[in-house]
Amino acid sequence: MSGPDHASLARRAREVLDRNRRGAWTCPSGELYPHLWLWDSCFIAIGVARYDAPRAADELRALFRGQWANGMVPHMIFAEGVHDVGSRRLWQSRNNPAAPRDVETSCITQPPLPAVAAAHVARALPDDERERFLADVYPRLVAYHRWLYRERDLRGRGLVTLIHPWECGLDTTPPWMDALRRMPAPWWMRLALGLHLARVVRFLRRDTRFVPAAERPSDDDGLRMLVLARRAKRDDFELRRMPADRSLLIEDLAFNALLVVANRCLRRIAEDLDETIDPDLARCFDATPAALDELWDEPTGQYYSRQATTGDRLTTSTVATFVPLWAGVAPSRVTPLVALLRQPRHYRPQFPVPSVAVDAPEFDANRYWKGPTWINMNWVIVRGLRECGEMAMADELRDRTLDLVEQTGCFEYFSPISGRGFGAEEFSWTAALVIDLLGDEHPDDDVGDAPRAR
Ligand code: 2M8
Repeated sequence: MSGPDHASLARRAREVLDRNRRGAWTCPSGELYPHLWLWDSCFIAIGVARYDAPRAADELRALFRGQWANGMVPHMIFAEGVHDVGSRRLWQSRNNPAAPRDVETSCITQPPLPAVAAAHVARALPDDERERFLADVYPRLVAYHRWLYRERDLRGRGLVTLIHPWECGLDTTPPWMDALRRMPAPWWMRLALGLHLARVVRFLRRDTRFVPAAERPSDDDGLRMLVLARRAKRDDFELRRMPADRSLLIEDLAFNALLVVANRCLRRIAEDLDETIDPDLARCFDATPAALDELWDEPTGQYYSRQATTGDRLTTSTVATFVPLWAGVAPSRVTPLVALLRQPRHYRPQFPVPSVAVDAPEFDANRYWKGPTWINMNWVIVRGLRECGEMAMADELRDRTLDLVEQTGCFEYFSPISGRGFGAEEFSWTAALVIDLLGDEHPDDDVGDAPRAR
């Protein structure tokens, strides 16, 4: 790998990002995802920072156009002039006084990567611009992290609760879908599911117009997620108002592990600006790593998300189990996880890393978050392996990831068995993270997302 071929890979990846560019920001895919998505824009900024730091800074500024007055950063900002009535009607953000007036947004969030992306972008900017950029985004980042703890960690436990699978980013991941299936459903939904009428939802869906239904969320999962969002809307998407019996409230593993990394980045940004994180927020930051450890399950040697109300662990293994490696965890956690990553029948098939272990009953090689390999997860795991000193394994995964995209293209996701590409063909975060991995030859570069030397 890392040969001359990769020069052409970098060029193709930049072309994808150029085609998906919409002025100041970049959509995940022109046809399938024409709007702005939170964590997509963060990954995009990280990759673009490698060759055009001012554009990457604009990407994050564009993301913050959607920030609500209460600090929430929404998972989507709708693009002007794109016909997507179904999705906009679901949210109707302007009915909420905290939502911005000049853009329409969703009313939920997504993995909290803005501080991580800001750290990457800042590293790439020239000195004078860096300070201006950080001074711009710092108050917004603080407001977002404050919102996460104030509105989503109601009992002050150190873990943020998510109210919808779309917030976790791994939308149809089995633990969330199993929990969703177990929820009491309204009579009409039970009827629709029983009579297999959920297919009707397909007429409202954008994705199946562009991609075969077999590669996308099933109609039943789609209907359940839609109904859950409509229920949350009755409570204005406010966790403190949501009744436990008709809500799905989960302390999500990947989200909270990424929050640890993001808090670390925000602390570093504050230091660079000579700012102080206020003691209340700093206490929240300090609580999260220990709380994350409560998600560890000793008998299986893995991490899992858990139900916020009952404390029950959602014990289906997914790729999320590896995200805490990046958060920095004890060696007793690292050893079993690294072993798991090495086993062909679990997480090391021909084209790693599958989003669900290949030997799990839920595994489906071609369907969305139920098994395929996603480049953003590989990127996170590469960083995690470096974080815990597994340099050779990190390099190997980085190389395999680059080879996969080199051979197949910048697809949205890939079969871990055949390497075939699925979903959107020109997917922005695949392109951006490939560029970052190609530039990642100096892993000791101090972005601020790794803890200071211990
Ligand atoms: C997918 O999610 C959206 C809903 O937010 C969708 O299915 O339409 C997920 O893969 C999510 O993680 C991603 O941010 C989004 C855009 O790429 O697509």
